Amino acid sequence: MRKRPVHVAVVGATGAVGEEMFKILAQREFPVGNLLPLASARSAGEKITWRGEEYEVEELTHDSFKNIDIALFSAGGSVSQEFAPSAAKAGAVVIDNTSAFRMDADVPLVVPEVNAHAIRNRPRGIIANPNCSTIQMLVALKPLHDAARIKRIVVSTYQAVSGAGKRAIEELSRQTQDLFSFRDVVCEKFPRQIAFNCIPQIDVFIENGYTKEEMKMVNETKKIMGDDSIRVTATAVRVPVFHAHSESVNVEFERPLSPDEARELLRSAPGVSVVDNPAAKEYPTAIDAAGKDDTFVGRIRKDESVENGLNLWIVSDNIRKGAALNAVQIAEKVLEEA
Ligand code: NAP
Ligand code: 3JM
Repeated sequence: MRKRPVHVAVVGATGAVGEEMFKILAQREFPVGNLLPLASARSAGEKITWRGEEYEVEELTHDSFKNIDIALFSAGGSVSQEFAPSAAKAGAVVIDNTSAFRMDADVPLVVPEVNAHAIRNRPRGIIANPNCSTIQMLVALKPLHDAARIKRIVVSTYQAVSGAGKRAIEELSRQTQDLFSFRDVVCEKFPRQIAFNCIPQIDVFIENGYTKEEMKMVNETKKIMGDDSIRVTATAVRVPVFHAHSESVNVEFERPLSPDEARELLRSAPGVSVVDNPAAKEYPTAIDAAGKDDTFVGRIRKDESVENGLNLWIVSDNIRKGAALNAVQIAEKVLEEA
């Protein structure tokens, strides 16, 4: 595949993730041959400009994938369920950003910094991209797990509205303006007012009282780390931030790991930047991480309530490393092996 340009389809081309996908393909000089933007009938015919050339958005159909080498899907789980098998059947390697196939045993779930090796075994021609909150947490925790073995993770997330798509970004803007103009607030994308609020619900509730988003972090972590013994509990919260998710992560290890040792390991970890000098008010925030590729880690300190515990604050751009960048990095690994 590496010998010639790669023909790439982007499903969900007009969405928040799809648009970032185009930026990252250009920034990383991915060897794109033909580029095919796909979306629903609603935006078919729209034009997008990529690297100075105009491309027309086409309506996604089962026949969209002739001569496509790589199909990047980010148009929702039901779209992937219906159309990803057609793309794979036509010979494309599917890299799917939705939760549709993540937990299927015959679909690898990949964060390149953590388990790039898993990419090779893809009997269905589909590789799944994990949930944004899982990706950034594991980029930071993998080197610590290798050094001291994680027993248990307690995570609370502070997730940006961009994770819920373009209309969600608009909803935070509109509600903020409405409140300052003494107009009533209208909630469409979010279950409650998001402006000046925090909502402890992302995705839907399931029988155990957790949300699906929370259980994605629990289940995906075990699969990606290849270790079912890691215990994980999560609370996922939407906050009125446009870009980048923040996470408060409490980790308990088998063996002792000091904050200094953790900082040292993280300083040389791929995809990680340590920003941790509280005396100088240096710690990562969502504003700093927005538009960047790295996962930023700070506030590294001992959990004094258990034997081998650490607390960390982990921040990353959810649309870049959490979605489009991770998918393009997977595509790069696919090309490397070809
Ligand atoms: P978005 O801004 O709402 O965009 C949705 C995209 O999907 C648009 O391009 C839309 O096209 C397209 N689409 C919707 N229904 C379609 C259909 N029936 N056929 C073809 N295209 C269709 O959402 P987003 O933030 O980009 O997210 C898209 C999806 O990516 C999410 O639903 C989620 O599954 C996944 N995602 C994953 C992560 C992650 O953590 N890995 C993060 C964010 C999102 P139109 O313009 O035609 O409506
Ligand atoms: C992030 O409509 C849908 O199926 C998409 C819901 C969604 C997901 C998902 O479950 O695929 C929105 C935002 C995700 C995700 O990454 O899990």
